[in-house]
Formats: sequence, C-alpha cells, structure tokens
Amino acid sequence: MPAIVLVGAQWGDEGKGKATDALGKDVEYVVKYNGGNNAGHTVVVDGEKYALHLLPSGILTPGCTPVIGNGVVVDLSVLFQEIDGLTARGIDCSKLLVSANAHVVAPYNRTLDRVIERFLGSRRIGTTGRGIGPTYADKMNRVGIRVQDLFDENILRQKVEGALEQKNQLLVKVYNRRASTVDEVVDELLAHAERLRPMVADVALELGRALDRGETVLFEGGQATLLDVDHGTYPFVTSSNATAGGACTGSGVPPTRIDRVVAVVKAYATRVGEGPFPTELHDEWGDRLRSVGGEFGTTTGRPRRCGWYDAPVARYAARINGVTDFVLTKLDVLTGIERIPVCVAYEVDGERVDEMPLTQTGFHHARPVYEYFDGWTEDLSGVRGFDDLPKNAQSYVLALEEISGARISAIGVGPARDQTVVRH
Ligand code: 2SA
Ligand code: GDP
Ligand code: MG
Repeated sequence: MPAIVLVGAQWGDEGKGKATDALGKDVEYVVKYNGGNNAGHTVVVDGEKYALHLLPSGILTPGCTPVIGNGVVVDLSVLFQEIDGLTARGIDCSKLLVSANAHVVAPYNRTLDRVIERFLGSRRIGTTGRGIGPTYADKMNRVGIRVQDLFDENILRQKVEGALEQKNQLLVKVYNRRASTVDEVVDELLAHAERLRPMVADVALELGRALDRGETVLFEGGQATLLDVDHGTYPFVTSSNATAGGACTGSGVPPTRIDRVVAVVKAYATRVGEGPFPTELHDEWGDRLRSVGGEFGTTTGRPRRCGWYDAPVARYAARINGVTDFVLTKLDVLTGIERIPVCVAYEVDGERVDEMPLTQTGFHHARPVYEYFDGWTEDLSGVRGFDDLPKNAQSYVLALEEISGARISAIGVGPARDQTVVRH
C-alpha cells in the first residue's frame, strides 16, 4: 500500500498519534499535511510517553523520514524546541524535511488568536491560542510569510511590512494592543533561518519520487473530520482541511496516488473547544469517560468534553474521507459499563434524521437516538486477538462496524504501541 492517509473521524484526539506510530514500522515517509502546533499526539513507546505537536508521529520510528508539508503552519521556535526535546531523549530528528511553501506563524498571529478569542466572549471558538487561524487567514489573504521567504531578507522584510500594515491597525485600533515593528518580527523569524535551511525541500517532488520507487508514504491528519474548515461544524472548526482531501492539497501528492484512507475513531466521543456535540454527557458518565480515558488536551491540558459514540458522525467521516477502514481506539475505556449507549440517528425538531443534518442549525438541534449494547467487565489491556475479546466487546465492535460505514481493521485496548488487536 504505497500511499495511506490517516485521519480523525470525530473531533480529534481519537489516538491518531498511536495509530500512525503503529503503522510507522512499515512506512518510509510520514507526512503532516495540515494544522500546526495546535495538534497534540501522545504516543507511548516502551513505557516512555512522547507528546508531539508539530512533528509527525512517524518521527519515533527509526529510519522513517518525517515531512512537514506545504499545508502546515509552522511556529519555528516550537519546532526547534520539539526537535531539541526529542533529540535529548535519543530520537533522531535529522531526516526531517520541511516544505519551502509551508507558512510560518508570525508573532502577531499568536497575539491576534488570543485577543480575538477574548473579544468574542461567549461566541469564542475555544482555540488553542497558537496563532493557527490568523496564520491561515493570512495565507488566504495572500499576506502570509512562507518558509522560503526566510532565505531572502529583502523579500521577508517587504512581506512583513505589508502584513504589518494590516495587523497593526487591528492590534492597535481594534484590540488595544501595542504595534509590532518590522525589525522585531524579522529578527524573530531570521533567528531560526540558518538552522532550518538544510531541512527545506521540494516536498511534492520528494514524495512523488518516493512513490515512484514503490515506497510507502503515510499522511497523518491533524485535528479531525468535524474540525475541518469545509466539512466540519463551522465556525467551530480549525482553519485547515483535516479531511483526506487535505493530504493532497497539503503535500502536493495527487488524489490518483492515494491507495488507502484509514480513519481513527474512538469507541466513544470527545470534543475540546466550543461547538455542537449531540451525545455530550453533562453527568457522572461524562466524568467517568474523562477520568478513565485521561481526556485532557495534549497541548493545552484542557478537560475534553465527553459523550457516547455517534454513528451518524462516523458514517459522515466514512463518506467525506472515502474511508477504506477504521481503527477503533480506547475500547478498554468502556470496560465495566453495564449497558453502553450508541447514537444511531438524531431527532431534529421532532423528526428522525439518520445522517448529519443539512445545516449547522439542524446539528445544534440534534438530539441523539440511542441503542443500547451489553457491556463487559473483563480487563482488555492484554488482549491481542479479536476472538479473545469478551463476547459482548466483540458484539459492540461488530455493531459499530455495521453502522459506521467501513470495516474496523484494528482495535486499541490501551495506550502502548503493542496494545492493539489487529483484525485480519
Ligand atoms: P485552533 O487552535 O484554531 O486549531 O482551534 C480551533 C478548534 O479546533 C480545535 N482543536 C483541537 N481539538 C482537539 N485536539 C486538538 N489538539 C490538542 C490535543 C488540543 C489541546 O491533542 O489535545 O491540547 O487542547 C485540537 N487543536 C485544535 C480547538 O479546540 C477549537 O475547537
Ligand atoms: P490524537 O490527537 O488523535 O493523536 O490523540 P491524543 O494523543 O491527543 O489523545 C489520545 C490519547 O489516548 C493519548 O493519551 C493516547 O496515549 C491514548 N490512547 C490511544 N489509543 C488508546 C487506546 O486504545 N486505549 C487507551 N486507553 N488509550 C489510548
Ligand atoms: Mg490530540
């Protein structure tokens, strides 16, 4: 399977990092194609816990080349902090490639992200405050700074000047913050240029050649389907294309080369930040999922909102991403629940709706229609074969497979690399 895309099926934090890492041993390149250091992937290898943000999770696999594609927004100081942190722990980061066309997060965009959220008050998105949205807005407004601009100081200066004409108006007149100077912005960006230079590459060319050689490339999506700026619960989304299509636009590898699309889906649902979430639990069940599942943001530490599995969301993800197979994670977290509710459809303004409602208002009004499945009490953490799962856990998995629109090819039973049941 030469080109595989891996995406989140829900609102993120499904365990994409672990799934990428698990696939990593069979791949030559792992490519991050969207988002930036808003992402947080926790991967546990030999009892050691790694939290990755800007670097693709494949970095933990020796021999695998990690790639940051053009669709990513790069905060350079965070990138080098992450590289230094991993290098100190013995992880080789020397093969990292960064697209010359990726955009960089300028300091004024971090400031804007935070002040805009504060000014939005109750209408806030609940962003991670990393400057992601404003940096993508600059890209679309054609006033963004790209990695390649760091290697021509004149061009960089002109671009920063152009950007600051707009930004300083906003910062000073609208948000009552101090203006940024061209020099301070240019200095901050140039401070990283020489260290970055050897990593900069024509990523589309490199990946195209790798695929021509028959090598395997894994595209690792950040965030998830319902956080996608086009297909998610807009405006409560991130500012990039987290869905499978983003792998092509965010790397320069065309759709005709993609062979497999894996969606990672949690055995229940979580969301961090604001926005509609039909199966959200505001009671002790939500608290239980949060504490047993360790549902706290990998980047910000924020408690994640928790709820039951939502099959219309999974079916939507299957359709939008062209999912060939699901990796179902965190089945172990449901152990000990006597009857497990699964949302199979919604009720919207008195009518049953089987798929995602057409409008955002409809989704805000959606109330879950539940079916109930018998639970199990046995510990799953040591199970490695599907037939060794308790019968009720098998039935739960098969029921999710039936209603979610694609085969479940692997099941997570714990955070460690090897705590996975592979279905053949
Ligand atoms: P942003 O910062 O502009 O991308 O925020 C916009 C929305 O996207 C959500 N978002 C995320 N949701 C889940 N996980 C994310 N990564 C971290 C993690 C989050 C954390 O792995 O735990 O640590 O808090 C992530 N990144 C962005 C965000 O909550 C907004 O709803
Ligand atoms: P990502 O953003 O999709 O990569 O997910 P995160 O890393 O933010 O959150 C997933 C969390 O669940 C991490 O702490 C993982 O270590 C953990 N995890 C992943 N798969 C499993 C699993 O099957 N069982 C359990 N208990 N934890 C898991
Ligand atoms: Mg995460």
